Amino acid sequence: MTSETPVLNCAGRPLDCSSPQVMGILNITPDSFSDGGQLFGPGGAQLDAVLKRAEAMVAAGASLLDVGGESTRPGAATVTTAEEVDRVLPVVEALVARFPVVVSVDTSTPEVITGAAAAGAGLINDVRALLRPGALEAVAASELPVCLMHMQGNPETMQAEPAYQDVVSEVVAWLAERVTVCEATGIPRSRILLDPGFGFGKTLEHNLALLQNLDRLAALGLPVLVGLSRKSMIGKLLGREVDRRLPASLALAVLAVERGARIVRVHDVAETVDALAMVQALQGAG
Ligand code: 7PM
Repeated sequence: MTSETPVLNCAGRPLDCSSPQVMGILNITPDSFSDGGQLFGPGGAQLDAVLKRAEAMVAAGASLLDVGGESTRPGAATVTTAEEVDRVLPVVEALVARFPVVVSVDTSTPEVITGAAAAGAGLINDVRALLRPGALEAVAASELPVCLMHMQGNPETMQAEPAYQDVVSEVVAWLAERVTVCEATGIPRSRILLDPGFGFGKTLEHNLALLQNLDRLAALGLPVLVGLSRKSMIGKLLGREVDRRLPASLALAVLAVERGARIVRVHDVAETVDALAMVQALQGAG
């Protein structure tokens, strides 16, 4: 399914969604489940470590880097707005200055959205789909593209008892409604990406149905972004810990792109770039 706007303008940096793009995850939270902790020392954020990881991701072919300072992990400590601003904005500024890629900011906080835009960020990635008061207006004023992600419930409670009549139809309809709200607030469709939110208020069966039918989300005509890397659905299917989920993550990335995903958000950029090159090679073959 082709998206209406194949090239997004991310603060002057073009993002071509006509072929699959890889977004590298740069966690700067002290408690994120798979690689946090390593980036934080006793003195706080270790900018050098973040920049080294970013450099490797860019060299491996990432066209976006996603920076997040508020963990969405269930039960994670709540971060104050001031803490999130202090954590995220210096990293955004440093990344924008050093690397010619789109710097994405994983945030739901209006002050962070506005600050990130001023610091040169090219995309807002909001797991709450701009539901926080002031977030819609902050994105509208920023003129940045935004990724709207579906979540049932909130990070504290979402995995308690996820329930749907028809998960695929409900997620697609919910995101379509958020697009309508965005358009009414001055965010045109040409600036919107959509994400079904794997693992966010979904059972294993819900996640599998969403992936199998991802083409129905792509049919809305907007670029689809997916986050499947190292997620617990792999743990549930294979019984593997997070550091043993790479082969399955690569398979899921390929399956998602085959079903219309245009951006894959991953921890392992080099491996994912290679896997997606195989999809691209086949798409050009008779
Ligand atoms: C704990 C639980 C730590 C969950 C990290 C996570 C997505 C995202 C995340 C996604 C978009 C993770 C998640 N997931 N943004 N942010 N889509 N757009 O596994 O699936 O990385 S955080």
